[in-house]
Amino acid sequence: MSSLTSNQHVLDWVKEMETLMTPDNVIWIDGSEGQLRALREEAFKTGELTELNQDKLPGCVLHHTAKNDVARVEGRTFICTTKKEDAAPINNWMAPDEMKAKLIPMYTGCMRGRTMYVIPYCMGPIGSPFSKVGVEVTDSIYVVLNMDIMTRVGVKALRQLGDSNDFVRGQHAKADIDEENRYIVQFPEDNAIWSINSGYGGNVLLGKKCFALRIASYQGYKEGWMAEHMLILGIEDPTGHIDYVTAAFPSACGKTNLAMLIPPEIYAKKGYKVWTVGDDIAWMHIGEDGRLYAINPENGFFGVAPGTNEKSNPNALHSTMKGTIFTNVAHNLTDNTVWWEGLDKNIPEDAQEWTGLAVDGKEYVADGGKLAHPNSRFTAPAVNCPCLSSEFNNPQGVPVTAIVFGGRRAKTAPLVYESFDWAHGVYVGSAMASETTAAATGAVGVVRRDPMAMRPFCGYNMGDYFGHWLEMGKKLGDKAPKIFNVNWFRTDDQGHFIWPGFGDNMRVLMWILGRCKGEVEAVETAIGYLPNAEDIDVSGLEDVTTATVKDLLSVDKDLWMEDVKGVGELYDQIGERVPAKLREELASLKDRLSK
Ligand code: GTP
Ligand code: SPV
Ligand code: MN
Repeated sequence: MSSLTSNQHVLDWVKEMETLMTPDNVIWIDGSEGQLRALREEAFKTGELTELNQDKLPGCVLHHTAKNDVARVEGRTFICTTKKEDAAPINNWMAPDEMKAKLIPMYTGCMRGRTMYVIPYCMGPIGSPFSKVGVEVTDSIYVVLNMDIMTRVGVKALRQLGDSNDFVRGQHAKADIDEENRYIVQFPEDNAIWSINSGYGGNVLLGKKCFALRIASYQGYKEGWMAEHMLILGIEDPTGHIDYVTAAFPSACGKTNLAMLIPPEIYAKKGYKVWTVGDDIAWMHIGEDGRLYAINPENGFFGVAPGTNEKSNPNALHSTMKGTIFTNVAHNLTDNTVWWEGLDKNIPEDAQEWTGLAVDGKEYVADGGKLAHPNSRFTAPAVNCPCLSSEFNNPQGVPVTAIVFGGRRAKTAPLVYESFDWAHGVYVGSAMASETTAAATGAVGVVRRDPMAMRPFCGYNMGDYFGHWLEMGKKLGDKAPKIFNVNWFRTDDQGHFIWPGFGDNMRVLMWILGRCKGEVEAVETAIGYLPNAEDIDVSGLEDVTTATVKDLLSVDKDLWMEDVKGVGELYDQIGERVPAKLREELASLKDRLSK
């Protein structure tokens, strides 16, 4: 098939990829429904995809990855800059030439007998000055179909690019799905991404974490904007005014759920509404009026399936009812639909678990005997979301009133607190820590430092990244959003979550907005401004009283001293590029805590 563009830079690079990987065919993805339909049909024939019940789930398909390939592989993810210190020490680093010399033999001829798909895609609304174009080559139809949901693909992306050479070159090959030779490599200085031997989401949908966070964070550093691991939501008050909030939580810590929350009755009946702009990534620029504006570079949701249900997140569930790709969930054979832990109480009797094996086969059982993999996912088009914001395609983005950080902390972090100012807020982000989840390979439930939820996604030196945050604050001045920290995951002595979470998180967001508008008082403490417990509205909640909130807001100074030590260790590890200002913030916090 002929190419779709006359852009010589794109044509030359695609030719280079063809020469390297020697596919039998090259197919350019134009974004047309006809072409996508043909690819789906082909994948049904090979078994790469299973067509689900088209009456109940129109346009929906099921995919199983290899058993060894179910999550991001942080240990095999590299940032390759000329100078080691520009990427290390938080990132894995290797010199670009050395990495290329290692990977080129793996790519050589790896698409023999296969087809190479060329996917031009745009991150961000078509026509937005803040959007950026990438081209991914891949040998996976699954990747093509996912990219079609997650980004704006085809002719429109090439039109956005025009004759420019400013596009991110992404080369993906499944190769042998060999975990010993799996590499996810970013070359930020070359706008290039090399991914090999995986077929799982974040490792292979190169527009997502690889481009929209790792490469884009570096671009933002150079160009004066920010690429963050943040949801974007709008809260509409009864007068119709909408305030926008962005929030950074680590992987599988609640971004999709917060982005789509259903307001509790107490707010709904007054006329409050919540709108979703994005659930994972925000690109933020300073607008003409001096405020911070956010766009969502994505066009769909790659969401965690387990725990998603009619009560916890109906908007996400409804988003998956058509045109969705399910990955590593269980296959309910009774009616050819899907199931996962936490969907409902009707565990299917006749089912295949996530690897595709029959349940009674008992040949392989996922962690804890689960039918769906804990990191099983849905890829759903954003347009399906009942609460999608009318500003979703706004080329200028939405103005940000508040920035929220948060993580999974069983004890240390209170339900919510506010930073004293931007610089202290940057400290709070840099001091984030969270229990690890199934979104990445490795142990689950271990507390690790995860600054701004960007530990796995920052495409350059973490100290420089902190410095960039401080710089942005200086530019924003008194127009800077206020910065908060939240924790939905405090547990009681039995290990149960104390805070109801999900839709009820709106109660905390309302306090946050109240603070931004100067409508509610707070208590100045060593760690920041804490709410008066009675200012978190708990009316209508069954098990939560103001006393519970008081408990959730309590700060254990010994735990905090311990935590502050961890922050100091992180700073020492990052080294001299940690801004002096943050070391001062750390020292003053220690001071305040010891008083
Ligand atoms: P990524 O897509 O990996 O970036 O994850 P995410 O941050 O979007 O997390 P998501 O909203 O998918 O939630 C992950 C898990 O946390 C799910 O199992 C949710 O059920 C659970 N979760 C989300 N919000 C809350 C909450 O407020 N309280 C509790 N207890 N659990 C929550
Ligand atoms: C995450 O792990 O933060 C995700 C899923 O959003 S992935 O695309 O795999 O990175
Ligand atoms: Mn994520």
